[in-house]
Amino acid sequence: MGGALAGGGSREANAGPCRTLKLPTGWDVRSSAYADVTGDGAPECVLSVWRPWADWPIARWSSRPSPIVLNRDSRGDSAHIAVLRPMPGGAYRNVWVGSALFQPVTALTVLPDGTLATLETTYARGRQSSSVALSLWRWTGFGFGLVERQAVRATTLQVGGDGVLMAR
Ligand SMILES: [Ca+2]
Repeated sequence: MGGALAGGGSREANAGPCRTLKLPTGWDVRSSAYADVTGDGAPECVLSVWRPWADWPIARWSSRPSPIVLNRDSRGDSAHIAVLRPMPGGAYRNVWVGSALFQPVTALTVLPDGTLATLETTYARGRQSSSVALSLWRWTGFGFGLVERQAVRATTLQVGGDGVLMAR
């Protein structure tokens, strides 16, 4: 099993070219993995990012409160999953960047079959807290669909050499 499938709970994890991406200022990458989550045979960088909160563009024309308005922490940051295709020289192309998560992600990894595993906390607990849940997601073609969510308290996620997910 190559390092390409490893993610882990720190940015020192073996995330291949994802470590040298030239990302926007203000992006706090909490966790990353270099793996094929979209199922097309080519790996992507899957990042857990906390960044300054921004509303959906459409909300500017709406008088109703945005449904994602509360999805941010005390610093004003919201958590997102970003799927980026790395290009030479640290450049990248957005494959998919999700809207502000209701349950923010502190750590992620990708299983050998392409399933995305995330540790989730709450905005009140913050980005450095242990998780309240572990979730598994599958790519649907236009985002990730939740497969399973369990109450799990952990700070790191790893895939063992046998392909088994370990939360600690
Ligand atoms: Ca892919």
